[in-house]
Amino acid sequence: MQPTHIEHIGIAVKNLNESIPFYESLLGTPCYKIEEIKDQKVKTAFFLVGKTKIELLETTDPEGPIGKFVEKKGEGIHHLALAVENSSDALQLAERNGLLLIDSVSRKGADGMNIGFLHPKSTHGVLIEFCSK
Ligand code: CMX
Repeated sequence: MQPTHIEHIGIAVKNLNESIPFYESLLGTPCYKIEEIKDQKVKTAFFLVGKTKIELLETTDPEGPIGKFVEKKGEGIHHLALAVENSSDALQLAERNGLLLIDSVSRKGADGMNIGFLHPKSTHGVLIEFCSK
């Protein structure tokens, strides 16, 4: 289950309205979508850079994953998302290879993707997400 490319890089921010103009200017491209993902307690904003997206994440709840991350570590890179053919299959293969999963099957995530996470404890400290269409 080899990833085809880096689907997106997730960046935790305190405030989307303040961060979007900065990234639009840095990347030279407009934010193409703002979307709230209620079960993840986040609002997201997307930019396309080549084939890879940048996803800004603002928490909607201090107890959500982004709320806790920003409280503990401040703004910054939160996760790396790899594009795979089938994210549930990729999760199962990762588990068979001894990795610790956050999600055992994929679920609906932002930008219409099926997503699932590996735990950073088993991936050298990086939160890894599998994404498939
Ligand atoms: N990258 C690397 N390590 C991380 C991390 C991250 N993004 N977030 C937390 N950790 C580490 C912490 O530093 C901590 O390590 P230590 O025990 O060494 O201190 C450990 O993981 C536990 O962290 P915590 O603050 O106690 O947080 P939780 O255990 O409650 O949750 C995690 C951590 C990763 C399991 C949780 O954030 C999660 O389930 N994430 C997946 C879902 C998610 O991130 N959703 C938001 C994005 C949604 C989207 O992309 O649309």
